Amino acid sequence: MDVKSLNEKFGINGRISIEEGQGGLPVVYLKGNYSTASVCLLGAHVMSWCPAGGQDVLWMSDKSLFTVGKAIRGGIPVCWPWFSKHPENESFPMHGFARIMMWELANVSAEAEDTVAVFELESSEESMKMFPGKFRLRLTVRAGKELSVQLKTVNTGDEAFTITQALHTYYNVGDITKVTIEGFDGLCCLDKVNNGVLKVRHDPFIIDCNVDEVYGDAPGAAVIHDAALDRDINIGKEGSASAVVWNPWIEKSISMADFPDEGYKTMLCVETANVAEDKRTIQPGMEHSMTLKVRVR
Ligand code: TA6
Repeated sequence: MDVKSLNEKFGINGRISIEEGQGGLPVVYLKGNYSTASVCLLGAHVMSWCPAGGQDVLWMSDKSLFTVGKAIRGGIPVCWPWFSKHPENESFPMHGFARIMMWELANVSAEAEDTVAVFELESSEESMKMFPGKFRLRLTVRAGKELSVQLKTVNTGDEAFTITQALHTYYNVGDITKVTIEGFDGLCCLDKVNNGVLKVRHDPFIIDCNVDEVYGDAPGAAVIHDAALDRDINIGKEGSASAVVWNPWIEKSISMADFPDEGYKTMLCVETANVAEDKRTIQPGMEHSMTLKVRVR
């Protein structure tokens, strides 16, 4: 559906509009009294969430591609139905295919506090080449006093399937060297920078090098204390008992063409996940939802 038709069907004056964004991709803009948000139909990719009078909570690369089949860099990539490399076939896309496919805008609503958009992706001939399961994904974005992003997986087939997934959220920080992360003290993680060795994280959790840590048992909330912007980003969740923390630091930033060389200074990924031992098996006709809830204080 083209942008004009999308606006005719889903536009709500002053609250919801659809515009052509970079790469000619449709972007849904959500406006409300408490915040604004934008979501690209490529990957149902939340690109921004900005509390009224504040700074964007999500980081976006100004070198990102906007091309079907390629991931947008920044915001909230939807990593599904596998996280990281495909376990058997490394030729399949990193972090699955949901983030590099075009989703449908299925529904919108403008409530008193929240402005809501619902996006859907169904299994297809293309997806079945990489993942045998029949599915319907539904991403519900609620922009209000908080940002809520719910990723629901429905098994529409007659065979159970197992997924790993993540809302791979890039948070915008004022100065990474003045950030501390709360919520991981005493938790065990796989340290992917050091050949996946197991280690225990201890506070204070600061970022002063390339960090890529998978926490297979991290059911709790997290907080990013951003001293430079004088704000705390509270990261709540439901349906997720694992997490990933990533900052590429200097060398990896330089090595990524879609990532500014100094981008590591103002971003931090704290990812809401079902990864490692927290993988989820969904029976035929059943569903699983994972929800991210972000507030700024
Ligand atoms: O979540 C951390 C991670 O798995 C890192 O290893 C790094 O690969 C990052 O995701 C970004 O992956 P991408 O495919 O988006 O470049």
